[in-house]
Amino acid sequence: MINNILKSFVLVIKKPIGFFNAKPTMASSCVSVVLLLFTLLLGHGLFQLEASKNACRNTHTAQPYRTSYHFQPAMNWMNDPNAPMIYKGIYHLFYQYNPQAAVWNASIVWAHSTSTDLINWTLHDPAMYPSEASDINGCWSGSATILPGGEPAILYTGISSNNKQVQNLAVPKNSSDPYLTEWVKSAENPLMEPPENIDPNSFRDPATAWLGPDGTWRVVIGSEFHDKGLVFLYRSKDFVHWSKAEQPLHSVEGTGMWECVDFFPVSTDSLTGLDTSKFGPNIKHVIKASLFDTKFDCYIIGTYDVNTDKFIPEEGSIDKVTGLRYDYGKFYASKTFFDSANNRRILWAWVNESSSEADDIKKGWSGLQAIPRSLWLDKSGKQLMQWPIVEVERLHGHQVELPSKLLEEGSLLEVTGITAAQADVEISFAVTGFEKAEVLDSSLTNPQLLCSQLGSSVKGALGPFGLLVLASNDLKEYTAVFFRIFKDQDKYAVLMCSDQSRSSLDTANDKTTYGAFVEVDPVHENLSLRSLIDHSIVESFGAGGKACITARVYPTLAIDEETHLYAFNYGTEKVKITSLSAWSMKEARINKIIQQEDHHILMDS
Ligand code: DQQ
Repeated sequence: MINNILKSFVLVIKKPIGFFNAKPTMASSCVSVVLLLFTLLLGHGLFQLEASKNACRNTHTAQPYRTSYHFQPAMNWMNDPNAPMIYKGIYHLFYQYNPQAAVWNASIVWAHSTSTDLINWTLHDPAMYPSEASDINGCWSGSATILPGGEPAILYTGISSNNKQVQNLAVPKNSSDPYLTEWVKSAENPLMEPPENIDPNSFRDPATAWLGPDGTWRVVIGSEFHDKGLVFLYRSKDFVHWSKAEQPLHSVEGTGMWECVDFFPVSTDSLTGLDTSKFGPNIKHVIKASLFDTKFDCYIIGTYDVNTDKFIPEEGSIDKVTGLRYDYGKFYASKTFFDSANNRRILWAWVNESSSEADDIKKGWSGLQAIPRSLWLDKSGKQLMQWPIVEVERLHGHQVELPSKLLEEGSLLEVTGITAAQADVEISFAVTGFEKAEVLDSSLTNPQLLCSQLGSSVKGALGPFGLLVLASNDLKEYTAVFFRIFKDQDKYAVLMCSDQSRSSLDTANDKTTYGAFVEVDPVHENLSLRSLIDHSIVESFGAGGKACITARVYPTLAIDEETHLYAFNYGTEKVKITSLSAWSMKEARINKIIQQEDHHILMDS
């Protein structure tokens, strides 16, 4: 297959200019120091960033918000994850990157890092940058498909010389190189142009393609028509020549542009992930759309018939307010891939800043990737579950465990003995006193609004109880991640909130409170909460991954060793902590590379 496709390639992607030499925007930052060192050593064919990054953490006052185990470039702007895949045992992450500044720029490039464990990452030169008429104004998002011979192919959106969004193909120049450092763009590009009547600025982000039993490839591309969000379906016999199906695979009125669409199968009877080209019994399919208007990653579960190419959605709808979301905080432009080495489906997403653009320019960088999550269908079949990949536990350092403990009304319990600014914490609560639960106001069913109105300080009966993370000693600053339980007709509604309103004394940041209902029965199950805390990001997982909320915060007092962690209960009813484990997290090696004279890249994990 790959040979046939390769026949049509003549354009070799050239080395980019200025990727590492881009002018730092904040001369005094430790990031700038790192880059200077990097540039100097690069001239000698050998560079090793580890020492300088450690120095960066120690002299954190200039950069208190850089993370220690989340994926981020050394500097500048990053947004969507692109084409995540595993190839010859190496994980690849490409990402939208602006080599020039800490702000987005349309002529964005595909930066590239690889890993053996999805935690420690080695930086490579960008894989693609604008170079041809079909992408001269930008190499935008796209996905990888593993072809039948095992080689990958990338479909991505190019912004063409006439400023249209078109779909292009690239394949590795040398598929025996597990690091896939060089990519060749197809001479046939563009392979797909905006359909008639579609705004040429609203046709982008091809997903991973799938191969039907009829030997035909299918792929979906996000679009919009008069505020109706939709996914176009295209078919191809050879991965090069594509034709649009008459009907979109799915569309929903009033949802606006669908970016970074994803389409994949999930198993109804096991937690293992499935290859994107898997069909048959005990399989449902998921369509995910990143809603441009709200910046929500919404999904719908349904059944897909590969013979008729019909997707029939089940309960609910992709929707700006009520749609199911991967994450109810900051988590956008996500993409999944099938990790064939471990039979799991892994989810990546961009987590942007909550600071102002001016602050991003000052600090010299913007954007993180969430910790990769395993994703599977809940046993109810009605929603997806997510959990940080198990490899993140390799970063666990010192652990503290608290014995079971009753939290009386108004109590605050400090968890000491770990690095609270860089931690993983799991807590579980048993709740009683359900007869005291407040009744859910039927006019107030938007969980985010409910969380913002009540925050963490309004006392309820069952809750708020949970964690205060990235908290200062005097509690002038904290981010509260917690539950409240309400009586809702003949059952109980569990609300999970992440309240950033007190996260920083700096008033310039976006401190929106986030919320979600968690589909769990608190009468018969303990309520668990896990938070991954990493200086300026808090990723929280309620009830084993039924509801996830990611927040960005910028404390001014709760920095590094001045940071505290508490469990709390401000409800009138007692709750019992049934288990609490917390770990200091070690620093991951992210985007540091060791390069030898022969320019052979060594993995430094
Ligand atoms: N980001 C890319 C687009 C995509 C958007 C451009 C989503 O391809 O639609 O950087 O964040």
